[in-house]
Formats: sequence, structure tokens, C-alpha cells
Amino acid sequence: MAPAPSVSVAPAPTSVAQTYIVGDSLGWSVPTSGPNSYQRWANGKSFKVGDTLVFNFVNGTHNVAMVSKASFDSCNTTSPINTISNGPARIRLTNSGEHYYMCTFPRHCSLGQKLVINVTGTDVTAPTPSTASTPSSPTVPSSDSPVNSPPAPSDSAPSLVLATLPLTFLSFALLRLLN
Ligand SMILES: [Cu+2]
Repeated sequence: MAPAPSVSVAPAPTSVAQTYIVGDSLGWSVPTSGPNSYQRWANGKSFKVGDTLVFNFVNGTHNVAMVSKASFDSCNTTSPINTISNGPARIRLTNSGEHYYMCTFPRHCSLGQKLVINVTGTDVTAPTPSTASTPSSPTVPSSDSPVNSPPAPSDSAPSLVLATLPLTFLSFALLRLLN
């Protein structure tokens, strides 16, 4: 039998989009471990276009403002480029270069709630389909303590329990009746 012709497989895209939980278990807050906490967190990470930053915070306690370098350096909260008030804030990186983020709540920036990252890669020009629910996306490395954002409520489990409970009781009662 002739050997099967070798199929040339097109190489998969090398860049797999990553999701980064900013500050990991610290979340996005006023760091208690010094004003450089978020810079330490960013150290050694290589952010690429297509990656997503997740800022975990409780609404009304913090926000995420994208700012210019000048505003970042001086913690000037007056003219952010964009502000996200609803947490957790998911920010997909679409452009390369320096990205500056801070919280505009009073004194939070000067206490260290600020993050600058350098993003590499090719800028996204056309909108790409959302990868929010892609099952193949790598699981975010979770540290030992859970992130303060509550997990999404399980869609079916509690209702299933509720539905099964009366049935179990019924069969138990039936069993008692037969004995
Ligand atoms: Cu804040």
C-alpha cells in the first residue's frame, strides 16, 4: 500500500492571546505593598496586541482611566483619554506602544494605583471577532488566593438541585408508604 501523502499543515498563529489579571490577587486597588506594586507585577511580562487586561475592582471604589504619559507621571486626573467605571474592566490591547492606566479617585494614583505597560505587536486595524468565550483560550494562572471578583453564577446547577429535591423527597415518601 502506498504511504499516505504527508499533509502539510499550515502553521498555527504563533501568538496566543493572553489574559492578564492586573495585580493578580491584589486586584486593582490602592496597593498596600508599596507604590511600585503594579510595576513589579508588570515586570517580566510581555504584553502583546490582542492580549486582554482585566482590572478587578468594585464599582464606586475605583476606576480605570487611560491617560497620557504626562498625566500618568503627575497623577493628573483631569483629562483622561477614557475612563471605565464598571468593574471588572476588560481592556483588550489593540495598539502597540506604551499604555498608561490609573485610578482617578483622590490620591489613589499617588498612592500607587497606576500601571504603565509596553505593548508589542502589530496594531489591530480591523475589528476581530470577540474571543471572550473561546474555549481554547488558556486558563489564567490563578494564584493561591482567589481574585476578588465573584465567579459567574453557574447557570444550571442551583436550579437542578431545586428541581431534584422535591423528587427525592417524593420517592422517599413513597418508599415509606410502601414499607
Ligand atoms: Cu482607586
